[in-house]
Amino acid sequence: MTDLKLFDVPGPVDIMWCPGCGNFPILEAVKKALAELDLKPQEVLICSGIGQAAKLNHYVNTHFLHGLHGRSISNATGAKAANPRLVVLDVGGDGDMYAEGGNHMIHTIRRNPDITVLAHDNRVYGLTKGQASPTSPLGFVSPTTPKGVTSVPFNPIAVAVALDASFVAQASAGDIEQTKEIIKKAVSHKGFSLINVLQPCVTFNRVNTYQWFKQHTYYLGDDYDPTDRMAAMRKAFETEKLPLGVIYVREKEVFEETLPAYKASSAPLYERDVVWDRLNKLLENYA
Ligand SMILES: Cc1ncc(C[n+]2csc(CCOP(=O)(O)OP(=O)(O)O)c2C)c(N)n1
Ligand code: SF4
Repeated sequence: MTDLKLFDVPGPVDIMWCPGCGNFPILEAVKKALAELDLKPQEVLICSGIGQAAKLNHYVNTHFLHGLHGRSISNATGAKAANPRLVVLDVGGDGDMYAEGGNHMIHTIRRNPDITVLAHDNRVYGLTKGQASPTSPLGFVSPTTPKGVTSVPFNPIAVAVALDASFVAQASAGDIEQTKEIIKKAVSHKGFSLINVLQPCVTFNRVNTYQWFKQHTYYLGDDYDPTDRMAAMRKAFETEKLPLGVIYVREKEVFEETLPAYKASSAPLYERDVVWDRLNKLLENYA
């Protein structure tokens, strides 16, 4: 039977988020999804960059790698390539993923490693006290935009579908159950998975509250076909009400399997014998 406590960090944990922050339900959804997938903590790695969302992996009982702001998706790609048996997740805010990490996001989608990215989209820079982020709405007043945001918001769903991402979904921190189910689907999907999680920042974003997201979202019905790319693109441009669910799915070859190292054997690199002659020759170049 699934032990739902398996991914709880043992002992007391001092969680650094404000009471009511949308990161709490996302954390709950991640832990439950991993447990319900019958994974073991040692089979999972969660990478992150910098930000409030990027602290999520401190609070899950798995391996974790906390790297540079905006670069976590590349660390996740490298870890998966070194050990394709690992289940690799990557967490971060909209700033981390779409601003500092925007270039990495674009090219990682093209590369298609088998990793799951959770972008906590609270439409603000939480950790650095409320500056506007790439997904802040037009007119959003913040310390960096005292007269309101004038840049058109970044549309992660449209960009991911345009790049033919393997799995694109949107979830809401206001619904732990659906977020958990989407995470399970994304982790089980072979290929790059992006989940844009709509998340309130109760301290610095007084516009996109739990109530606002509830009023401005709807669930995709059973009649929606996520393999239809043009339908997915139309969903990406809906702004009055944002769709929740799996928006686009596309099966394609994953990055790890294209690597010469895995053509003859699928054994992860750490399990292989070191060919000292060749390694020493290589190192001579750097002596
Ligand atoms: C290269 C670089 N630029 C800027 C910063 C400062 N910085 C740290 S966190 C952050 C924003 C975090 O916002 P977001 O990724 O949306 O996450 P949130 O805190 O809202 O969860 C910034 C600008 C940094 N650490 N490194
Ligand atoms: S500042 Fe915002 S994102 Fe950061 S912990 Fe508080 S509510 Fe959450």
